[in-house]
Amino acid sequence: MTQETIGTVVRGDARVVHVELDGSHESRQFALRGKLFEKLDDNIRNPIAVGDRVRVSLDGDPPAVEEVLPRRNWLPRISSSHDPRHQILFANVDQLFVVGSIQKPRFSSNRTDRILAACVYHEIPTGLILNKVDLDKEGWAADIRETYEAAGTTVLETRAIDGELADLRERLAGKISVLYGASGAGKSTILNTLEPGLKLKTAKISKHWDAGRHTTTFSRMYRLAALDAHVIDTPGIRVFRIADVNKAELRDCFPEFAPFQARCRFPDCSHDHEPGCEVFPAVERGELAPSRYASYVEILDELAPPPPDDTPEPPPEG
Ligand SMILES: Nc1nc2c(ncn2[C@@H]2O[C@H](COP(=O)(O)OP(=O)(O)O)[C@@H](O)[C@H]2O)c(=O)[nH]1
Ligand SMILES: [Mg+2]
Ligand SMILES: [Zn+2]
Repeated sequence: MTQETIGTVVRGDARVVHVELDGSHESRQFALRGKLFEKLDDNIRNPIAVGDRVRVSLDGDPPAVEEVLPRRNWLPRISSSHDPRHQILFANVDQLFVVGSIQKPRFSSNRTDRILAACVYHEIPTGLILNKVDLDKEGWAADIRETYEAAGTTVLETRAIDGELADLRERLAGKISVLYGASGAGKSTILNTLEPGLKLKTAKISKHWDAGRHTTTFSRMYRLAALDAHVIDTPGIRVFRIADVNKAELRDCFPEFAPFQARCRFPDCSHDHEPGCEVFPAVERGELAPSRYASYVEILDELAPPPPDDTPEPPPEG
């Protein structure tokens, strides 16, 4: 009889995953059975993601993951401009926080809007951690807060370097959360503040934030014992290309558009300069943030059209 048990993937490399077994806080390494790759959709690059619940055999040679249990949610992205397959960044989470610094590196609305839109589509609740508010000489935090609160996202202003994390602890307690943000935004500093025992490396301030500094490409889950929480730290992804969403679905991933788009002349208006559009004029009047609209049209341009409508014609009357 093989001995099997269930656990959670806390770290994945190419062919080996680290799994925290249920009922223990110890993580062990497991190989991936070939069958996990055989069953994989051609469109998906990785059979297993951090956060996955898996069934493992302990006494195999080597011990291995036998099965990935059904996911309650997950977040895919297009792997890269050279590889259209989906990379699943994480699975089975309660919420995602975008970590954006005000300066060093400067806050990117485009980066933020891409991940938020994907989370809306995948029904993952979000928050925005606006870090390094000590560097906010221009007073940008208030505007950013207004923009993202209008988009339905909670905003926390933090100075992780001084241990000031607003009410992040309460929000993380008892949950599985993701920290997502540019390299250098302060994710590791935040985790070290929450759990000093982690002793994660933090980067020195560098002029080359956006020059493609090499960062690890794997996500990793940490346990915050004091909060009974788990947090997934994601690598600094430079461009998050949205997977799964088509052109017609994107508009609903920008929740603050809803009251305006309800009045567009065409019910399927894409807000890309159609006559009778109510969204674009709202941007011009300053009622919607121009940065959000700019992100929307940029992403729209990258997405596939919706599948052709194949609903059968209604039968002729009479
Ligand atoms: N001024 C300032 N610097 C910070 C703050 N939080 C983190 N840093 C610094 O930003 C740099 C990058 O932080 P790190 O945690 O490594 O970012 P990560 O790449 O997102 O994990 C480090 O030098 C930190 O000391 C903050 O609140 N204010
Ligand atoms: Mg880091
Ligand atoms: Zn419109």
